[in-house]
Amino acid sequence: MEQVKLTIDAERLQARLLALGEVGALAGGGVSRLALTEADKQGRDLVLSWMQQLGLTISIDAIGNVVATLAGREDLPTVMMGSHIDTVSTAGLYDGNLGVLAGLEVIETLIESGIQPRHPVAVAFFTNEEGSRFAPDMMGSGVYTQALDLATSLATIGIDGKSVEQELNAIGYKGDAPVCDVAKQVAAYFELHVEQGPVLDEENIDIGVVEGVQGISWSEYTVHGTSNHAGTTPMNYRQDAGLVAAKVMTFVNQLALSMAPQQHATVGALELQPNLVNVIPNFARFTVDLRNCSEQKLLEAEAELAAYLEQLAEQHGVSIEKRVLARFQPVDFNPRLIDSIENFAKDSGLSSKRMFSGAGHDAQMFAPLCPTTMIFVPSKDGISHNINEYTSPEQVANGANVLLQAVLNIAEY
Ligand code: HGY
Ligand code: MN
Ligand code: MN
Ligand code: MN
Repeated sequence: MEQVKLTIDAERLQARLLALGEVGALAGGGVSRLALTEADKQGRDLVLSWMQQLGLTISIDAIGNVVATLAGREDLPTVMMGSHIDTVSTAGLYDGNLGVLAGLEVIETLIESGIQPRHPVAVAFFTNEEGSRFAPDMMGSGVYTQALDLATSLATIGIDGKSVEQELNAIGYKGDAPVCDVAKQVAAYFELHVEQGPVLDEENIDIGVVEGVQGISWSEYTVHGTSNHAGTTPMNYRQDAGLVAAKVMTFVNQLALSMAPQQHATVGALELQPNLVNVIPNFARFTVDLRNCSEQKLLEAEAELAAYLEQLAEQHGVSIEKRVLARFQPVDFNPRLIDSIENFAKDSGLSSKRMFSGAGHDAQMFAPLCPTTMIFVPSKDGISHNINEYTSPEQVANGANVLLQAVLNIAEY
């Protein structure tokens, strides 16, 4: 795989990661830049200024996806790098941000080296990848790849009662770039990301060669029971919405353990009303996040949960409403690109391991449409969606250098 041996400027990349991490910085450490908040706007403005300083052509679409492009020597489909800069509310410096800033660094290195590739090369950040404020996750990349409907996404109401469109206008990022026909206009899509799990760190491996992303099923359940006196109501006379929620929490945990190690299940959000010590809850709202790299198994898990909820409704005399928040099938990445990541890691003397992604990523929206793959670098102790998320500057540089080689390999093809 001989090609010109360029290396990125590791200090510059590290400085940008730290600078972006100042935006939405939390008092006790960590970052919170929930999608379309003022903090997200400030993060966007900062990254956009870096893109503009490089003289890249900027396009902003109707849901606020930002794509910055370095023109190629020829008018060919674009080689794209991307990820997200919105974060969960207990974030670190790297989830999403690394992929965007490493992509910017790759382009800056090409410009500095006087290399104008045959294909245009772009770096993008997509709106609302996390989905914590507005479900589903990967909303921006879903609209960009037309997997999600624009109007429905813009009308989505978030956990704080605001709509995507309202908040997009409020931060001034509702653009008018034409819809991209990804299958025609994108030659390949690469995403560098922290693993967010323990495998690379535990096994002391430099590069994760990602073969695909598991399927995701997010649902919200609302249980209506009857509030009643905690002291006078006999146990068998209760329509206890809180008890139903608690039983589902343990059920999905047991279900995942029974389908281990592939199945994951999480009840991440839970609200009880009236939420008082001496009142039987008449209302419970909670979310269930199910994941599996097998679509068949994910469907099985969803069916088992649905049957159990029916049984609970009957048993406890409650009504249970379900709202689907997100549903993405597992995807496999492009074998040729996967091999190239493995080869470039080896050429750079880096150890690597093939693996599936536990977390959802923008890349899974591109995989059905164009050659797509991801590169992982280790997360210390496997921690992410946590203010202590950490990847060393050297590991960051390793990932960015493999990204540079892999992108150049396609962009010069
Ligand atoms: O939920 C996820 O996997 C991603 O971080 N949005
Ligand atoms: Mn991410
Ligand atoms: Mn995330
Ligand atoms: Mn992601």
